[in-house]
Amino acid sequence: MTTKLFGTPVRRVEDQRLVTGQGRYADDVLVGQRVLHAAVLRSPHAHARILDIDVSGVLDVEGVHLVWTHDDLEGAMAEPLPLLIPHPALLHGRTQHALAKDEVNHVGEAIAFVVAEDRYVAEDAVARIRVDYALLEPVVGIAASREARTLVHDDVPGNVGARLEQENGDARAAIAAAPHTLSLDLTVERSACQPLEGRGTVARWDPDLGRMTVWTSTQTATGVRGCIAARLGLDLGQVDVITPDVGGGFGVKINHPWPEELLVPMAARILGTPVKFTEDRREHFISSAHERAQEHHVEVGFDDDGRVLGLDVQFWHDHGAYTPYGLIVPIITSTQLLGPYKPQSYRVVFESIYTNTVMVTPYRGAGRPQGCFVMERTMDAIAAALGKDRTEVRAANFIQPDEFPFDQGLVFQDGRELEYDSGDYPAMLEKIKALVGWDEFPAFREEMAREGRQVGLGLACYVEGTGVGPYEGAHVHVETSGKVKVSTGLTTQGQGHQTVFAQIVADALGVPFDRVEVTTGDTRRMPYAVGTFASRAAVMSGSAVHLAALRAREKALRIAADALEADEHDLEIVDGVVRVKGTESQIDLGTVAVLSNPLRYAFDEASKAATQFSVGDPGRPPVAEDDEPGLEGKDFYSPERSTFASGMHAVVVETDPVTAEITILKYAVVHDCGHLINPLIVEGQIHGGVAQGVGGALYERMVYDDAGQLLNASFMDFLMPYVTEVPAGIDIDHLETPSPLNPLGIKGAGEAGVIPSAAVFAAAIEDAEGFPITAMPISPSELFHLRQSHATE
Ligand code: MCN
Repeated sequence: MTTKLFGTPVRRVEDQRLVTGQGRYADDVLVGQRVLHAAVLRSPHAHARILDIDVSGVLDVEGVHLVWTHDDLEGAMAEPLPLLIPHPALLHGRTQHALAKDEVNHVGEAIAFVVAEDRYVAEDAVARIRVDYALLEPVVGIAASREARTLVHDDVPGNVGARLEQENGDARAAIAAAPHTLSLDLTVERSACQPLEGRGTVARWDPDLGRMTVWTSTQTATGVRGCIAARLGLDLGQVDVITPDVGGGFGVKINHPWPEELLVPMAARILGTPVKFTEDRREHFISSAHERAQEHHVEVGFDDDGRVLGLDVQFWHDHGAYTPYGLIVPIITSTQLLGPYKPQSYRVVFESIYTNTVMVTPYRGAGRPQGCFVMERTMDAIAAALGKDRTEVRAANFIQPDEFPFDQGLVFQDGRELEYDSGDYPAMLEKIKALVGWDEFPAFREEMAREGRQVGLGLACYVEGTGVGPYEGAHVHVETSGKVKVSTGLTTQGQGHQTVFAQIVADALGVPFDRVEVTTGDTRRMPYAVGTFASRAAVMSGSAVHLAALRAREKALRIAADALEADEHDLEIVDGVVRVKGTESQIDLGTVAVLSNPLRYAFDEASKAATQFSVGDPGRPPVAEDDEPGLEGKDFYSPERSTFASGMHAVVVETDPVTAEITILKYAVVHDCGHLINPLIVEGQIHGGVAQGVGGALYERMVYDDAGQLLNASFMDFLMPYVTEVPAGIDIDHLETPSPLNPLGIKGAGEAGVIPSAAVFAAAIEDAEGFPITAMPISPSELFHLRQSHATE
């Protein structure tokens, strides 16, 4: 029997291969073949004009094939890289050149590109390049940028790339008239994701076919393909982009093209030999992308119950040196910080400002962790001001289940009104309270205090717009062997897509799970696609593979009905066999696939093997005149709008009264991503997100000095949590409010674990210590110093 797999914890088919070292990443491609290696000269200065670059002698190094600076690039290759998501408010968008032209704007910016026999030679050659710089004063940090004594880009006044204001009601007037008001200044520091595999690209040019094949560690194969074709003057059809296994993306590989993704194929074409670039960890720190750095000023007016009457949030987003992703991160903060709440009036205004630091692209959560920090700190501050329970104040502000769809009165990046589709926040609050033991906590605190131990409890709530469009497609093909090949164009970085999409297809088509094979991120198989980010794969490709499988199923039933001389409605597909319900009459899907080719429509069971590949008797015409040959289905899914997942996290921490060490005693999550395709995978995503969030809240930050040097650009100095710092057991409970926007009722889950981390830890530490926590991350030494300053107040 084919059982329903949707909603069941099927084990990931990917893992055996990945955990036994059989993963094949960009650096593993073409191993054993002759491949040349690239290395990049990167700026040692945060801000400087390039007066001269001397590459003489580089080509004399034995084994060096090529050295390029900006002057060697022509046409589109010499232009700034694309600004991928423009916005009308981004008046001064700036992107880097593939190789710096005249000026460098952060330490790590690419200046020259060398290709040699191996990486060692390439790096030796890079060391021979001499650059004459005129140093400029670097702009580091939000305060310095706002002061604008120096400009990052000469033609961007005040270092302000954009200013955007949105308002729903008259928040200023509401605050002025409110019975209670308070204000807060809240900071989230700069950080970055650290996928195990850095960026990597390999390219091979086939002069006979006039075809470029590029393997790259990306979150968007089609995006990279489009850029390579456009910049190298090739037709799209001449470029194939294949994503091998990708050892984590977390947002940084959404950016495209990275300079190396253009330079490597260009070099491969000119040299006629495959070329490879593999980023090292220091390069990842200084030349990929960061995020998170924002400073916020909040003013809020509220009534005696804690209901927010007016909320006014101003914030400054440190965009680093360039804006390839436009305003997407601060726009997400500004439009999703309201979370599950409905303030009566609301104004948010942000400035996106330039600094001489690594540029910003979205990092898992993409502006939501900052927004959640702002809103949840505000809720806690209101509760403290009124002396109320923190859950009571939240409950007083929740959007109610009967208010969906709920329009927040804000406009998202795409110009559409932000509308939440479904959710049940009051029910979720009850679940998280039960899961973490909210009501029992005071007794626990007392018990711990008797032992001289200090504990605190925190709660944070969030929503996440997931499954953003515009579209994703899928192709489902039943082989004559009965195997089912599924392709969808978005890429995969470890989320378990092969498993979940196979679950969906197995259900829709009625085939055994292990007969389904899923390919992602290969433009040869699916040239039209968007990519994996914004927790969109489940909603977008999940829906597309479902629709495509249904098309294949319809076709299978049509053909089988004719072959079995039965009515389509009397047929069912079970375990890969189409049968007439309640009879012995049946035909397997592989045979239906054979029949789907009109050439051998007159199918003879006995001679199947012999006739399968011969041009036999054309027999009868196809079942439906307009049917194309082949048992396959293709479809695209394009949503009306994003669907809103939601969640609540609670944590109990212990803070050491002497060392200020912060220990996690309990971590609880209630999550709503609509119908779960695979609870095991969703919980894995939540675990991973929480681990990343623990890092972001307690350990990870980018430390720049005033000269714009990143002081902790290695894993020796950039602290990531070990397994010992991540809660061993996370209590997870689900709520399933299905999305009405897609056929399977799914919402996304991939970023959920990380969104409330800063907020929930700040709340718990504050609860333990009794003084406000307004900046994250927080280390034991910072907590120690905060204690001292509050003790002397
Ligand atoms: N899922 C499910 N049921 C749902 C929703 C999701 O079973 N109702 C499953 C999906 O089928 C998928 C996984 O959960 O296998 C995550 O789904 P989704 O929320 O659609 O997110 P994406 O697949 O689009 O992944 C992107 C998301 C993002 S934005 C970042 S950043 C991130 C993340 O995924 N980067 C990751 N998780 C990551 N996990 C790994 N291992 N590596 C990364 O780089």
